[in-house]
Amino acid sequence: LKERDIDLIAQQIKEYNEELVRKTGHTLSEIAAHAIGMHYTDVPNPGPVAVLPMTCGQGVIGGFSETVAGILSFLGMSTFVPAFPDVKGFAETLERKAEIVFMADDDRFIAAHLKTGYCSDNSRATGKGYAAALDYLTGGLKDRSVLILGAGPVGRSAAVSVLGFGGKIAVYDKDSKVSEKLAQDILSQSGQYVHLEKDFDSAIKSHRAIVDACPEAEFITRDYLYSDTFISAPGVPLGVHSDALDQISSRLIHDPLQLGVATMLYELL
Ligand code: 2YJ
Repeated sequence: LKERDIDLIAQQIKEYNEELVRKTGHTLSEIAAHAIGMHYTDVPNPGPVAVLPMTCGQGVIGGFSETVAGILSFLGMSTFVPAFPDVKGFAETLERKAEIVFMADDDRFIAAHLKTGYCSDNSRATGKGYAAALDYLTGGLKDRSVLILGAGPVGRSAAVSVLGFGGKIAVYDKDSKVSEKLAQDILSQSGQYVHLEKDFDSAIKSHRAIVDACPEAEFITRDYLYSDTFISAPGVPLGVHSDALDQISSRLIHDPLQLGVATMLYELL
């Protein structure tokens, strides 16, 4: 990792943090703390945090560990990337007395607390983080109907969180079986009713608060958006069409990594 890269990452995170404050009135730390139902000033400061590169599957992604480490440093953590990946890097993680280790392969991105044994999953944390961001962005989700687009792990977690903020849930997924399963699970776990949307057009037109947890690009076009539509979009690539960005940008939250990583960290503290 070159100093120039660290500078660039840190600088982008600072700007992103300022963007979050402009839009939601809250910092990245405050949103992550809100996601786990804490006040950020109550969050304890742990020992060193390691971000361990993993070579399995598609292999190490250039800059991935360094970017995650950059986000964690911005959040005030003392952070390091071991010199080697995999088992050798894990040995270094333990030798340097890391308290928390972040690591990802092609299927899972987790953070583990090495003392408590607690494990945080990126999809779950991302859903929570974006629900918290939407709560701040809209001025409060209480009694609002929130449309969840995509009933995968991120959408699912966002749905549970939105209910926790007092909102109501409507869900749309291309695969209606997946959204039905989500509705059944939430009903049996919390007794809360989830509205199943069968038609994308009418679903999006009847909502002003949306979580886009789909991995699909540019399907939310200008004509679906109102001057009071708010979108929290963990989905990569972004579902909002590029033509609609100027119209929605001040009411849109979207990033590739920051909110999810911040919420993962806060879940473990
Ligand atoms: O250590 C590395 O550089 C790589 N093994 C990182 C791999 C990062 N993995 C991903 O980006 C996967 N798409 C993670 C899926 C997590 C689901 N939320």
